[in-house]
Amino acid sequence: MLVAITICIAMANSNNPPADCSGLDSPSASQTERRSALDACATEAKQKPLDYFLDRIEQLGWHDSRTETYGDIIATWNQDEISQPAIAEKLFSLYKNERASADARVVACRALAGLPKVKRPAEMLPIEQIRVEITTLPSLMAYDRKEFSVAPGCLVHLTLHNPDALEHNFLLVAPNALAEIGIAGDRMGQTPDGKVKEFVPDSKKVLAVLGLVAPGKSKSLWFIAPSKPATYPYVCTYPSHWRTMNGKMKVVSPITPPIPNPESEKKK
Ligand SMILES: [Cu+2]
Repeated sequence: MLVAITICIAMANSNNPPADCSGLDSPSASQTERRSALDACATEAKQKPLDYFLDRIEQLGWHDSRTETYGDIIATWNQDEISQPAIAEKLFSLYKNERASADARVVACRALAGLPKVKRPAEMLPIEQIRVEITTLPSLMAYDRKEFSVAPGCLVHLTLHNPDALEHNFLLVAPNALAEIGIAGDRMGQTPDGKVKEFVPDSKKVLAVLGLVAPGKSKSLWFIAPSKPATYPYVCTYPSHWRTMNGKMKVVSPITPPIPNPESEKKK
């Protein structure tokens, strides 16, 4: 009896080979290949493609290499589907959840920020999307931009151009953590796997990472600005670069006109 059941299960499985989901996460796959892998896996999981994809997005880890491609897929998704109340709400709660991984929040935010304002949930309206470009200064061990400002919680698309002859990276770090993270990067230069890890210290004070950019190349990174107004240093942690190769990202609340207090107005 047991043998018969086993044979039946084996036959059923051979009739329905598992969908190949590897195309979705393969760095070399095209957008079309990713989308067809996603559709096949969603069918197998008996879910709608967008529901299946949202589950995958929620599972993105810290500094996950899939963040950029998942973000590109969701940013070009059918806007009518994304703006459905249940989907938009799910994405919005993921974006607001500061305990979720930064990568999952970025992808959720890209989905909603890509919608025209008329299709965005009311709570999403204040979210800004800004682009920042930073270029390394050849032979000077410095970024050309020493400072920029963003609104709390806004979506930042940062591009680092590297015309220098050396490799450089870009890490956004917690307030006052510049020296700590810079020194940790220096120490990684003395370990065999420092280069493999792109000199990114394993620390909660590292908030966003753009790995090493080769000479003559550019790389981009999406991240969500912290919600707490403060000055957040950014730095290149290639050993010995941090002392001069750094800058400040200021998170500043939008300036709103003071609301008159009716009581004090009466006293005048
Ligand atoms: Cu550098």
